[in-house]
Amino acid sequence: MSELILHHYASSPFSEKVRLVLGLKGLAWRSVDVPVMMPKPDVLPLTGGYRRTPFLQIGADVYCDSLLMCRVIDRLAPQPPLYPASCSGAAPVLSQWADSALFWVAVPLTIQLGGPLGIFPQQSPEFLKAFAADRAAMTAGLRRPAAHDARATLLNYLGWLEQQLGDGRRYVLGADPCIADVSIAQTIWFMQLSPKVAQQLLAPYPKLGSWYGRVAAFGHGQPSELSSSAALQVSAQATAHAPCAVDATLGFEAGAQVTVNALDYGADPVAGRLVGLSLDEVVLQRDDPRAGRVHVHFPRIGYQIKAERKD
Ligand SMILES: N[C@@H](CCC(=O)N[C@@H](CS)C(=O)NCC(=O)O)C(=O)O
Repeated sequence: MSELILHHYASSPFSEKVRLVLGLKGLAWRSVDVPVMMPKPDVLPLTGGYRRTPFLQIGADVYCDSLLMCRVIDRLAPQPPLYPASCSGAAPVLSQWADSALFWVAVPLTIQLGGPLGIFPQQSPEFLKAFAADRAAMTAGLRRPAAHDARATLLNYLGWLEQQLGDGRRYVLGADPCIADVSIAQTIWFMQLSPKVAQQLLAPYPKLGSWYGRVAAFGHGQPSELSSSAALQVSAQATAHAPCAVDATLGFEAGAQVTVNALDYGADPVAGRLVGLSLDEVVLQRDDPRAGRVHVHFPRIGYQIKAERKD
């Protein structure tokens, strides 16, 4: 198997989700540190315009979105399974709730209550201002709850989780860990970066706290650093891509020029030639002067495909 190259940054919750998966599987991986905001000059040649973090590179295949990345890692390293048969339907459903509803009430509230300096302690006021502007642009159009509404919702959610763990189970859906554990853990991890938030909002939920300790103990596997320019070279020098095919019953023809973009936020379109389409993923082929011929993969859930206009 070619090396797994994770493009991420330390304070990114969705990156933490994937780092925990790599830890659960005990994998060695290469770690590329990406900028926390635009511009991202060594990211866009690989992704074709997708700016969100993290993404996974294997040779000249680039996998966007943690939903797809986790499935790919699970396919390559099936043990222990992220989607165990014992909770196969519930696990992705709970994971999706955690990646969206739970994340979007807890993370902005944590930044508000803990203060951005709780998350980026070393940063200057200029950095914090630029960061706020970058995130406002990326999430324009998203309706955000006020702090008191977010807090009320979050306390309900944390109560549900505490209740779910009430029978003494080790993981949220039973005796074995699954994708829902790491999706929930990314948000709890982010909240506990701020001691004030941990004290105010997490402390009343002891079962959740013990569960989080078990998930955090997965660790991060064995990362070793790689520069972003070396990652670009890995892509440029790759000689093959992961096999993929277009299922013509799904509405698009193989070879069509299309764009793909996220439906929620950070929706910058990526343009390319359609080389893969299934119920799970959509794959675009793109040529870049620095990254070479790249196959950019997106999950089908949460992304929109559009035929490129020919005018
Ligand atoms: N659905 C995406 C969401 C990723 C996401 O929102 N990532 C945040 C960081 S945790 C992000 O992209 N922030 C802006 C950036 O890094 O430029 C996934 O599962 O990977």
